[in-house]
Amino acid sequence: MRPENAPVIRLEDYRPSPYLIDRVELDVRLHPTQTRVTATLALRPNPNGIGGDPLVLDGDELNLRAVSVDGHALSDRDYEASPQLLTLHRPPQRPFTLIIETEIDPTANTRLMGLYRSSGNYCTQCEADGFRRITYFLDRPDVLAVYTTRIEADRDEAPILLGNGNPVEGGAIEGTNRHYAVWHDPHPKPSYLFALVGGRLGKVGKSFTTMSGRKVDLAVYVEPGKESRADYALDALERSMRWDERVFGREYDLDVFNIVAVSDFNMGAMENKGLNIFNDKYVLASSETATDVDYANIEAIIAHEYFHNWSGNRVTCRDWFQLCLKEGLTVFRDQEFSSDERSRAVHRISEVKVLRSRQFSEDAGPLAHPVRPTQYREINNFYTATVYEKGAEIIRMLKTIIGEADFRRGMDLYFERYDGTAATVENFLGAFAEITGRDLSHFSRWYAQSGTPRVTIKSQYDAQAQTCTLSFKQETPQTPGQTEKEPMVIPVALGLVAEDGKPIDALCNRVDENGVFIFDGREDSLTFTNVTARPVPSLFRGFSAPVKVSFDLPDDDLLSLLRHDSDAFNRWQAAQSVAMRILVRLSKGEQVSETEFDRLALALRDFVESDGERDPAFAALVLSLPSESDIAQEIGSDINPDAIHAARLALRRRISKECAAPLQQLYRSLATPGAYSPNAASAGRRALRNAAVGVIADADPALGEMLAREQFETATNMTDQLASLGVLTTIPGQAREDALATFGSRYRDEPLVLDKWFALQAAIPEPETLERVKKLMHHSAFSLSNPNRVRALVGSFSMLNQSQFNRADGAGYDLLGDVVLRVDELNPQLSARLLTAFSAWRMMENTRQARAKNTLLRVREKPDLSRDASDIVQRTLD
Ligand code: B3K
Ligand code: ZN
Repeated sequence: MRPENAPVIRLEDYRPSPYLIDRVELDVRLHPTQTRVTATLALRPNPNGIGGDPLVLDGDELNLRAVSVDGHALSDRDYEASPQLLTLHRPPQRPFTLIIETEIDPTANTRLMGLYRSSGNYCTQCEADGFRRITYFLDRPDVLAVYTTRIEADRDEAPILLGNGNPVEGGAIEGTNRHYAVWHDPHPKPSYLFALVGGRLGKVGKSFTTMSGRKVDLAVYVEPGKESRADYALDALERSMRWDERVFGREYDLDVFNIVAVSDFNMGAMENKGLNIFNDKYVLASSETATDVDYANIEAIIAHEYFHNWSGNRVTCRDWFQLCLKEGLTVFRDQEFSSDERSRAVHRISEVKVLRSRQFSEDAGPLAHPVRPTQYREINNFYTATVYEKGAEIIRMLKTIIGEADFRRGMDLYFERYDGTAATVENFLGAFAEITGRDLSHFSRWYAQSGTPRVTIKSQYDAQAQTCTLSFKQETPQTPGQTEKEPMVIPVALGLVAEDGKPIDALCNRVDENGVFIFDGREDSLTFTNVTARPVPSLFRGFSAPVKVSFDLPDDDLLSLLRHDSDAFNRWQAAQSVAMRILVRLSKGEQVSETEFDRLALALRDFVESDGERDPAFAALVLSLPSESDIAQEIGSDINPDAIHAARLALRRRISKECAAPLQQLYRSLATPGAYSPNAASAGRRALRNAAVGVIADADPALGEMLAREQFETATNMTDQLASLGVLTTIPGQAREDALATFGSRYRDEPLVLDKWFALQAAIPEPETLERVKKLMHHSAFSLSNPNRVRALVGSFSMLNQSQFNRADGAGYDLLGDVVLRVDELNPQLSARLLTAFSAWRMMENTRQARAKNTLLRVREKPDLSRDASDIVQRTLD
């Protein structure tokens, strides 16, 4: 079947499974190329079904060895088998036992779905549809079974054997060099949560006592010798478990919780029941090899996967259309955790930066889809920023609208009522409707309608009457072929600030006690009374809704918000808005006056002087300008990435001229002597110091280079070392090449550090980078079969280097196209992910558009292009 003919799966076609599986016993005999899997399935017809249907089990590249029903081998007339399907024409219409034996080759499995090997160790990845690569099954999330797994392997090859649930028994198999372990998971679960691991692994562990006094053994398994790099992950796990008890009342439910780090993994991590499997990038950390950002990511992802134990595992999804039910909710939970552990304001700004750069762009391009999609060809292409990040924003808005107490009551009801079941978005919202007595049907549009709403605001102040009127309009851009977009329920957190910075105690009965106004029509207006001074409205505080805002506040007013607003998010936003105005005009070749430049640069200098020392992490964010892709997004069409790059550089230079002096001072005063600590306060100081070197280098490359070289030589942690190398890469010349060579050989045996080195070089915004990337693809540490390597080098080039990926001669597109075609043979999920870099192609000016289209067509023509890649190419071209 040509992939474009792959069937479209539609939400409206959902039907319960005609058969259910209550218990699964798996016997897995690990072997590098001939692993034997015997599945004993306790099946029965679904009482909600019509009855009499054939039993159709999913498979993928499977090799069937034997099949029997209730102990009787089946004859050819009873079933039909292919690598993709096992069909029993007339299964018993009563409970029965089906035994299936399959043989699989984990070494040949380069897709990293199902059972595969990573650095010689056996591991699995089953979400979304990898279990069917292990055995034939009803591989859908609404079939929940209790699993017992027996794993057998060579003792030498795999001394550690891990499964879901609790360990039951194990030991040597006499007279052989093999051993086995049996694991039992008492909690019914869908097949996508199945996992096993077998290999040589080192371990760190500790005991955890839950709030009701249950003892749990926690362990993190890593490559032997790297145990000390797992301490931070273990600590983050313990903190996550405590936090979920305190904030959501959720307790852990098994005797053990294991995490295993592997080096070949398609995404960040996987929440398999009691046995999380992680990309080692999100487990391993030491001050010498990991940056502050790595530490923060590890903390967030450890928490995310742990939180899935309730939001995803105990309550799972009825079908894959409901993916946001577990992902959006769990992202919201991990964001709240990180905010509590770190600085809430700083974290919120980081979240919004990610949302805008990834989700807003997705929502504005050819891959746009609702948070709950209504159709798909390849579900693995829907683990998107929209499902995850916009999904989390919906939960955040719900909490803002109904308030903290009702939010918690609703969550409790949801977990209690749907525990052990496969639920839907309707079930979720229903719990909150019941608790609050509210009708949430209008709010539920957030799940159904794609596109980012734009809210346009006008304000009018009447000094005599002491009133201020704010009028709101909302509009969501039309998607071709879809019905007209409806207005959304938008919570607007707002306040009025006087020019001197004092909050104005104005009155408006449509704003609740938390300062939130619910805007749910196409147009609306609010009048505040008792407005005793000229107000500057501060709107969408804390980014209270995932919308774009048009509000023509003069630069002076915005910069007054930067100085005075009580809402840190809006202080940051104010500086970003002024910078964006300038950047857009510069990019379009329009004039920007000296006064305008000076106004922003001086305001930033004042800000650095007043706030730099007090909140360095926040100050580092305020100093970072909107990214090149953010600027492209804002302009929207006829994009010339070179012009955007030049504009951003010009503004950076202007700002750095003003700020370099106070930043030099901060560079010295913020130095933290003593041992490295990954905590948020120390990380914040490093963030501002390192931003300072960059700014200084913009204003005075010679001085910047000197500082960066000195820091590169003397840094005692990876954060400072990498930051200085980053600054050096912005200054062409021998110093840069020497530093890159030193770093490359210093970390020759540290793949995760070399990834940073690949990524930095791929992001250098110079025409020579193309050749550099091609050359690095031949580096001995590079491999097309390792997703981390490919993402570091090729992913960074196409996603982070806007001017070079989008070269006018099309060579950047060609490079990506070539890599995609090669990677697709090995790992379709990875090739599909790489292809999403093309999703902004229609925004480009004509020459680039034509070149990008050529590459996309070339990729589409590949005869056996995977379904994953074909789905993305097709939707990108449509
Ligand atoms: N649930 C996994 C993602 C699985 C992706 C499958 N293509 C990780 C997470 O979101 O927690
Ligand atoms: Zn998740």
